Amino acid sequence: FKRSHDEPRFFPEARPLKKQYDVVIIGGGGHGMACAYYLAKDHGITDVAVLEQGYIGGGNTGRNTTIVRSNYLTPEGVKFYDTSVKLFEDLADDFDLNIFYSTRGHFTLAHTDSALRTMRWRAEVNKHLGVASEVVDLQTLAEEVPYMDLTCAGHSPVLGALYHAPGAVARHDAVAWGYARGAYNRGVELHQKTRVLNIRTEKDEVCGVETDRGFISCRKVISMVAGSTPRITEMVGLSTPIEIYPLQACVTEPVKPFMDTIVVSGSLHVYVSQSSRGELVMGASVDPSVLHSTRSSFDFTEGLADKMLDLFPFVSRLNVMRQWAGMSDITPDFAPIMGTTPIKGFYLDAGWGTWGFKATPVSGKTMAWTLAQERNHELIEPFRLSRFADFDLVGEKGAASVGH
Ligand code: PYC
Repeated sequence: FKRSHDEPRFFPEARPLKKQYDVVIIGGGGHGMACAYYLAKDHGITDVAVLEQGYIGGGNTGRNTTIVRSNYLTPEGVKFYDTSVKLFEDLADDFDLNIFYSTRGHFTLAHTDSALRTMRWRAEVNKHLGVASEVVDLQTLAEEVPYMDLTCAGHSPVLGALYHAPGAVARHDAVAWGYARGAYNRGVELHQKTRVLNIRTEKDEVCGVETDRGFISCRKVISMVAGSTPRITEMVGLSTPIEIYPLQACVTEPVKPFMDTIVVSGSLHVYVSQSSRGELVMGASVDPSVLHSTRSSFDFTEGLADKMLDLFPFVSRLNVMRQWAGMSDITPDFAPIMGTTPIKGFYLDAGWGTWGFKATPVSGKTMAWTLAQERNHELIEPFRLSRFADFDLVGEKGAASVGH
């Protein structure tokens, strides 16, 4: 096949798979691409193959609701995600690509006194670390989100909210594509439709990866596969406390811009923002049972519509255009699992639950550093796998956008 025009392709054609690389990255989503990019850009490591079983950004990267924020509950979480927000803010310039990064402000609604208490707690931790978050009252909410029914149709009235000014949305595909192009232009190889079948180890040390396109010899492998994590960790006999739950989302037909903030209700299990295309992008909590599947259900749309209509009655006239699901790899403390593992040369970037997109730049940057230095970057040391054995958890459940 020959293209009939001469303009450069966004990603030049795939090359044959070599028999050996310094580093193999499993997973061509945002995290994998970001890691490849920073390995090349920050550390000069370019003998890298990114292996993706589907297509670039076709997993959870293309399935999330694109929210970026750093209003976490633990100091470890806040520092980590704040670094990510700062990296996000410069990405379009770094890539020379519009990632539609749009700082909107992010409201997390409180419908109970206990939720309001958690908002105050988060606001204080955030402010202490220089992150803009504050608790706002009903009058401010009425002024800032005038189209929201603060009585919540009388079911669960809003009492106040945590306001996080840096909260943003971005075009998720563009983030993955920008990282991928930047990595590719620096010499990294991207291999789509390449499935990892096994990871070979000798005496608890990585020696290669078996794929459906042949064996690759390598000394360093990093798994950045989100919802497929257990399939990969099993290959090296590594046990993690991760459980997989589907997370569903949907968009309405596009309407004129009216919603210039992000609104989240952890109690109602709903979050919504308006995309640059005018669609309302909405999601709920994870599905109720463990399931390795990306099937989407009517139950989800029905439940979500019920809650959305309490807050925004006028959306009853909008049609849902698309719905889909991703697979969330959830940890017991709602913080990720990152860094070195007991298997020499095997690195893990997992446990992203429902908050992986916002970590894309910082996870790529810190995992690249960790691979290059062969020890955990200080920002990810709290997220090491051994914390579960050491009873040193990073309890982040109170900052997850919706209940689980
Ligand atoms: O953590 O901001 C979040 C989020 C939004 C949707 C799902 N998780």
